[in-house]
Amino acid sequence: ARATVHGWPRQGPSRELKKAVEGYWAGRLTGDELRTAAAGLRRTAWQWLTGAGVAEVPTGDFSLYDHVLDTVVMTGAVPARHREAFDADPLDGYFAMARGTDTAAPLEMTKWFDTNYHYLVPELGPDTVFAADARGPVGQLREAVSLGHSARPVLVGPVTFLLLSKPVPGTPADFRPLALLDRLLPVYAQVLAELRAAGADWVQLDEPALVQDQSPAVLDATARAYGKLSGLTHRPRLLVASYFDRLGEALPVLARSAVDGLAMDFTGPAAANLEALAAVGGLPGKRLVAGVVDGRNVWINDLERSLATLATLLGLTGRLDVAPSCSLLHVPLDTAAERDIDPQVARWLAFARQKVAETVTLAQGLTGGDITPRLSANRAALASRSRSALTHDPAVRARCAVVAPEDARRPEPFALRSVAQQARLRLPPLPTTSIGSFPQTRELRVARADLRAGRIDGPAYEERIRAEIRDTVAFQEKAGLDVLVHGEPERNDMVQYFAEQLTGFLATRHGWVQSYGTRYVRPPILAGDVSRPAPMTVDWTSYAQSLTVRPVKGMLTGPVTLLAWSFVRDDQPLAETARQVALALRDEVADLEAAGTAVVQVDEPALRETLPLRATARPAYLQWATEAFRLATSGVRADTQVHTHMCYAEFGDIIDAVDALDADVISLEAARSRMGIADELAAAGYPRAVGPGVYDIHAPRVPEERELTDLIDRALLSVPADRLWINPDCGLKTRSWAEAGPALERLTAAARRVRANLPR
Ligand code: THG
Ligand code: ZN
Repeated sequence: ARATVHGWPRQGPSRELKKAVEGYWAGRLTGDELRTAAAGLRRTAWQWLTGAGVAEVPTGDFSLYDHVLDTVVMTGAVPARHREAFDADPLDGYFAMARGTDTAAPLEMTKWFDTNYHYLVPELGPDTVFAADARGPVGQLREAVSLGHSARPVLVGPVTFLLLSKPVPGTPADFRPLALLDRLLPVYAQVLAELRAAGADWVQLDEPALVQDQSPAVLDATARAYGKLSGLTHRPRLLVASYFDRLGEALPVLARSAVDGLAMDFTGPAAANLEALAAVGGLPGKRLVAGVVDGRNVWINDLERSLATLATLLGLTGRLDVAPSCSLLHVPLDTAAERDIDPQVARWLAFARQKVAETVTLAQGLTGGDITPRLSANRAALASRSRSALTHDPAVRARCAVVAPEDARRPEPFALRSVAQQARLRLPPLPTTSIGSFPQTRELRVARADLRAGRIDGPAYEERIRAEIRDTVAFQEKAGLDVLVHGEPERNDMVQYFAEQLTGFLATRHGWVQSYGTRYVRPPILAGDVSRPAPMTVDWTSYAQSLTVRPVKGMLTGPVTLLAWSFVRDDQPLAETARQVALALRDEVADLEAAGTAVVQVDEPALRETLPLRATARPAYLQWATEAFRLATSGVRADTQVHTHMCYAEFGDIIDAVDALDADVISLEAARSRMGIADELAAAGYPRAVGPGVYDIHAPRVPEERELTDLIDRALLSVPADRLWINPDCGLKTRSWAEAGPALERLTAAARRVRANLPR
């Protein structure tokens, strides 16, 4: 058995790739300098991997922006609106597809399965003409080979590529990109032939879409695709890779096909692959690359358990290799860079480099190498984790154990609550509010950096924040908003801010993970039992409330989103972790209420994005996710108004769950879909108040008042006036005051104008 990986973090140890790409955009680097920097990062990564004992390094997984966009280039599927730019300069055309230009919109971006990585969505239509361009994959392979590495090119597979694509606007409603399969396969055939000619022995074709529920038509297409590709005469050996869940009904299709090997995930829900593989009679004569090291979480592997899995797999396949479950793109690079994490806890953690070491150890163990010292160190680290006071806080455990169903239910129905809330808040019809954050100015970021660097002290920083809150409240009063916010100037990030204050979360210093393009996040690590030692937001909210007679909304991030944007523990069910977080938030909500806050908003933008890939797992998820939200929010009096906010996704298929949150008011991203979500909620009989966003904060332009009144009128067609709120569609932190100020003034003016015309 040998060790390999499906893919590797691209950014380099200090996010050198981000700096190089952004430097190129700013004109500080030439295209050649960017290409040289990228080649240097690849060389360093391959050298490290080979040195660590990886027998076959991946190539082609590296990308200047996104690997799905690279596949668009490889297949020639450049959208018509970017064609001219692309033909004039492929590098600038590539970035034009990613970021848009003055005249051409970028490709849409969406989540890569249930990870926190976002890819660019290819656009295909009946007229799409594919043309193979193998320069990217062949170039990277040649580099690796010339440096003396044994390399395996990695491509997005044809079925997944088509399933991830969307129809170009204006195509007939019944057009499916998958219909283009027969036109696409010759492109793959040519790329495979060129890779073979450049020395590829194996090529990996990634088909993660096959771990989702797929129709018989998709399974047929898969059989046809891999029948054709394995029937080619000039080709490398084919390894079809799946990850993030079990293969399910696609397993027999691939097992029966003539491809030379499969890479499969055996972690988490994908552990079901083990039995399924036995049930289909294994993969006799094929290579199996077994993903037994979780490639998307940060915990050390249970090496003995993995060895047992591998021992079972040995009997089911012709040749067994070991790998992380998926590309290591989704984890930070190296725990050694984290000097601030308690060494007792650090030994439970494995980032990309540590995962490679585990993979190599497992491969050595399988081939009779003596790994006993590493096994005993592993056993000791696992034991210290399960015995630790951090992972087992008796007080938290005791509190969770006695949670009763009625703790997660508000006793009064919405109809009663809304009367009590109106008596307390006395809001006009079509009340106006914002989503919570106001522009994060350069001065605020400088103040935070100054505080970290010790250039200013805590009191000076706090005065700086208070000054910002004063300005923000004064602006909102002047603009005529009805429910105000403090503006969140003290928050760097809506997850990090809470993670820093809750017991059980760890922060990393260098744990960057690519979110999209050149943008990275540093997800906190939810390592232990969660509790809230002290109020987190009450002082800032109360300060803002002391400045105005209008209600100031308390602003919290919800339990599901705190989990979704962190690395979560793998030693207990997610539902249990969510319950702990929910109880900590419940305390914060209670403290806000006790301090006089009449409106509390608990944001759950990630509710939809954490939905399990397989439909069978969804009801259980939605059950605990909505319960966690209600547990956090249902401890309040009838006259305290609970808001929530969602964005980044289509909510049409989880309306029942949105309903189950029982929030008094929900604000949603809607401006770009012309109120489509308001219609969907109304059609589903959604009974509570809704604020479909009328101002698209993602666009730099300030809408005309007329556009806003149009959208409000449009929303009134589906939501009755006594349940409609007027708000932007997301937080304003990425906008400037020059944009957000006038936009909000027009928003309140539009609300007043529509109000004046409401029937009495
Ligand atoms: N917070 C967290 N996770 C998230 C989001 C968030 N995941 C989903 C979505 N929002 C991702 N969107 C972004 C948007 C901007 C950036 C990253 C992810 C970004 N990052 C800075 C960069 O790379 O330059 C670094 C930010 C920093 O210094 O902390 O701009 O809102 N947790
Ligand atoms: Zn939002």
